[in-house]
Amino acid sequence: AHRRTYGDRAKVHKNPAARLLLETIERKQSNLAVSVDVVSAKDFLNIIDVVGPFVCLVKTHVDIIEDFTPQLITELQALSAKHDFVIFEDRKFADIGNTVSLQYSSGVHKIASWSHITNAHPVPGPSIIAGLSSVGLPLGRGLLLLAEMSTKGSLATGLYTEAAVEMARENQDFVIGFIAQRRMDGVGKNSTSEEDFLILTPGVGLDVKGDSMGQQYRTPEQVVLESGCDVIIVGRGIYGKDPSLVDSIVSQAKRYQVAGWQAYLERIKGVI
Ligand code: UP6
Repeated sequence: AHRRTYGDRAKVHKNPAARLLLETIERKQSNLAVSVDVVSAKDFLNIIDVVGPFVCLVKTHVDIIEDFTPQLITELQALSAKHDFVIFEDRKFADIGNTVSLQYSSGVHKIASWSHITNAHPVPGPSIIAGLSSVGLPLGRGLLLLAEMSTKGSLATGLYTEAAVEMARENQDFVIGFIAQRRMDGVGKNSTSEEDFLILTPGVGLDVKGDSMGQQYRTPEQVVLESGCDVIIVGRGIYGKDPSLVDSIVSQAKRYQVAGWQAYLERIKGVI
């Protein structure tokens, strides 16, 4: 799938959340997702309103927001409509099917009711997909499996990654792709040419190689052109340490949007 355009892939994808993301990428000419990892509702909404025009997707960690209220979700949805972006709660579910179905549908956050896409660690095996799918599939949601991680020393490699991909292949109505560092075509034994998994990739930065806690960054060119990933996820590279510096957030968002799109155009041209 890595030489096909986002628009062509959108036309044939069977999952509504995957279609929405592919169509949004094509419409906005942006394969940039911003990860809004701040703890105040005000900063959260301000950053999203500022980066909204430049991104296809906003990735959230709602459990870090200190003054979370259901109203925040209403405002997030209003910004999603205003700026035309998809919502991805980066919940990283990792428990038994029954527990994750409750964590996904209930509690304070009620993730399934507002997040188009969420993700899960494959570590419990296929039952985690069954649990999440029982809630999300009827709502038209999509799931990403964490097949790899960006961190130094990650255990999600080799046979673990392969097993994650095979689990996804068995559940293509709900599993729309992976959090990974590279395209997964051909990984595992049961790869087919019909499958189309979206690859969303965190650990992207243009100015630094990592942080002090094991994060590792690669450039949009390495991620999209050389490794065939579909969406770059950028957090601190865009809003840095000060979420109130609007001009700098705008210029960083534009810079990553252009870099990601340029790398994609090169990729579909078939240079590499
Ligand atoms: N994330 C990673 N690496 C992974 C999976 N998820 O960094 O393998 C998430 C983090 C954070 C974001 O939870 O929200 O992506 C990266 O943020 P950063 O760009 O500020 O490092």
